[in-house]
Amino acid sequence: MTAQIIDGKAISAKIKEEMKREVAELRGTGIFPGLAVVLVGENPASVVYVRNKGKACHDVGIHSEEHKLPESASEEDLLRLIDKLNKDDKINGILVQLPLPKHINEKRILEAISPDKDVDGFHPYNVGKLMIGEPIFAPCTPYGVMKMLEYSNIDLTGKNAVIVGRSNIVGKPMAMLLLQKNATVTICHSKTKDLAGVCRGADILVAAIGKDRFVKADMVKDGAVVIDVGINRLPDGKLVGDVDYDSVAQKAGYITPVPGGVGPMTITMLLYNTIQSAKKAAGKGK
Ligand code: L34
Repeated sequence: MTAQIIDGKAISAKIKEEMKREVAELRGTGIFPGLAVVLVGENPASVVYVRNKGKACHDVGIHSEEHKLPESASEEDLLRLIDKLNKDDKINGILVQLPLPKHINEKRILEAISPDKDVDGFHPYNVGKLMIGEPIFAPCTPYGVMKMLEYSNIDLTGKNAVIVGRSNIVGKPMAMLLLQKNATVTICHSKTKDLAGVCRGADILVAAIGKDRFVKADMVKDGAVVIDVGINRLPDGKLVGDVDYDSVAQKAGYITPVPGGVGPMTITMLLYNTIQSAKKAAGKGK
């Protein structure tokens, strides 16, 4: 079987067109969604992602601000900025790009963001709400994966979903969202016994490990849906995912490419959350 490609770029473009219309309507009623993205230091990958976020906001008509702090900025500097953004009525969403420099306590920073502006869904309040099935904001990467499955008409009810990776930003929230759609969910990690065997039982396989081309064809069931959350840059500059695309695409039923898969969807759901936040702040949201 040759897998059908789930084109994240195309699905993103479609959702962004819808959002563009909605933002134009909102602006007509005096509601101007606004996002602040905070970048500490100059991690080259982060610089690219933050730039892509600003550009996407611009395309859709969302006000966006980039706040750049030097690598040497202190935790207090960053907390002061967050406090200012929490109080700023023009800002509906605050995103502090991760990873942060080692001398800054990430947990303390994420907890300082007002849960009402936490469009990443990383604040413990939103993490807890997600757990009980009532998220204000679902984390953008797993939320984007759910939208890709939805747009591809993939039914999850009763399916075996296997997630490789247990991070707070992808693996764990991904499990909650899949569970909510009635999948039977397994989370695997580096200590999992017979990882390949568990993966072979997956109808839906989500790779979020952070190791280039880790998932090989012999770990994939014929016809499975394979979602690649990884994004790894090889020494020659080429971007590859956590899935060995060329071999797995021969076996899977559906597959997401890297680039052009989950990455663009992450950004699209960030804009989506920002618009929801603006509507809520204006008393129009859910
Ligand atoms: N706070 N930090 C916070 N929120 C997030 O949601 C993120 N993430 C991850 C890293 N740190 C974060 C992102 O934004 C990963 N991530 C992200 C965003 C965009 C893209 C990839 C990862 C993206 O645009 N990917 C393109 C290729 C970009 C390139 O050329 O390098 C793609 O097509 O996959």
